[in-house]
Amino acid sequence: MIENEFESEVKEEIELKRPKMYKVLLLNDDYTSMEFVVSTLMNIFHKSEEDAYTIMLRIHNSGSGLCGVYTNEIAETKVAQVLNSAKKNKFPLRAVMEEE
Ligand code: TYC
Repeated sequence: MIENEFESEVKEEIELKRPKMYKVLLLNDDYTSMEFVVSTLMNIFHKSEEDAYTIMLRIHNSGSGLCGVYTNEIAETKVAQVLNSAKKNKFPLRAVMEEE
């Protein structure tokens, strides 16, 4: 049907303009210091000290926590930055990304 074809073309155009978004989460572990996680949240995810502390505690208590939502490339970069910084500082901190 003409109307439906038109609608689906319009829908396709709208979907092309909205990229998939990805959550970046930090995972808890027993060895990374709380201070390092707070610094990571401030430096890489641009959180205030207060927000960073709240998010760190949530991760510590529940296993993981949302740090931000980004396009694929930015999310991949954030994950890589966390892993590089953790490795450099000899902490096993892990970050993962999940499609929203
Ligand atoms: N559980 C860690 C500790 O007790 C702190 C921590 C919090 C580690 C968040 C990782 O993503 C993390 N030192």
